[in-house]
Amino acid sequence: MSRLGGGIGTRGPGEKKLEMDRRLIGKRISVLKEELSEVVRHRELIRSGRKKGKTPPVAAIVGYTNAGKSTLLNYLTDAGVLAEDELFATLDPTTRAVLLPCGSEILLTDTVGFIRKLPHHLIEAFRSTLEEVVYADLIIHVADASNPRMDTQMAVVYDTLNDLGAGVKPVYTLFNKIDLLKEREGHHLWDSRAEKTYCISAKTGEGIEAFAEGLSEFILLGQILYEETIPYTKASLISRIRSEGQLMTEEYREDGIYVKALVPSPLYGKLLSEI
Ligand SMILES: Nc1nc2c(ncn2[C@@H]2O[C@H](COP(=O)(O)OP(=O)(O)OP(=O)(O)O)[C@@H](O)[C@H]2O)c(=O)[nH]1
Ligand SMILES: [Mg+2]
Repeated sequence: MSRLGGGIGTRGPGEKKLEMDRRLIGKRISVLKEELSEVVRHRELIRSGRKKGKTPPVAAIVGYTNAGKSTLLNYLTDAGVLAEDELFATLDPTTRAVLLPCGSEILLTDTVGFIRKLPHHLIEAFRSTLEEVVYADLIIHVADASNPRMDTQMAVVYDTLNDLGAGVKPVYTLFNKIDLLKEREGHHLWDSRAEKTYCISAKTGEGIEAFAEGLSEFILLGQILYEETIPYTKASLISRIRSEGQLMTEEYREDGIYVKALVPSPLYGKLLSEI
């Protein structure tokens, strides 16, 4: 791998492979850093849109790597997100709007796959990518039902969600790749930590319709997590939250009343526009 060099200023017989590799890796890192900052910018855009009450609820698609998250998003939206049989095909979360059977829209965000032992130097980069789940109203947990280690993988996903501080969010679990299971094999599949459980195939589309109905229900019945400090002048909103939603936390602070509640989407929209 050594290249010929000559003349003044070149390094002896040539550049060693190691040095070339170093340069290439350095370049790759700076490209990835740029992509990451693009992701952060995009996310801030969505968040500021939400503050103004302009964007629909957001569901983050999470799951162990290779579970079929990107395939699912593709199926639902033809988003053209990479669906590849390799680890970390998705480093860049992609958000798409999906029109549900009820006529409402939901934003679906693809995320990078979770794995058991994240290499130390990657943790920071992954963390900022995964922060998307912290801002989601609903977590869609895709599990690979054809994988013999599915239970362990699901536990890793829940541990990661807890680490990210997203452990309290409502979860819909999708047991994916049921096209690979023998008949009846899927019947025992159940996730007690999830609000709802569906068996699907992101490849054939089996079960997707029922899942889409479930999403509609989520929007209509309302389970949107609302977390905000409400100024004392708008304190009357608290009683509305209490009567129409589920008030989980209520703290009287200097700058207002901090609340954490699950609310139906019409009320959610009203809260966004008023606060
Ligand atoms: N048979 C079958 N294969 C599937 C299904 N869903 C996804 N796959 C395959 O599983 C592999 C991984 O799918 P992806 O959608 O890339 O998985 P991912 O969860 O996005 O993976 P990462 O982004 O790497 O975390 C691909 O080869 C898909 O074609 C399914 O329902 N049935
Ligand atoms: Mg993916």
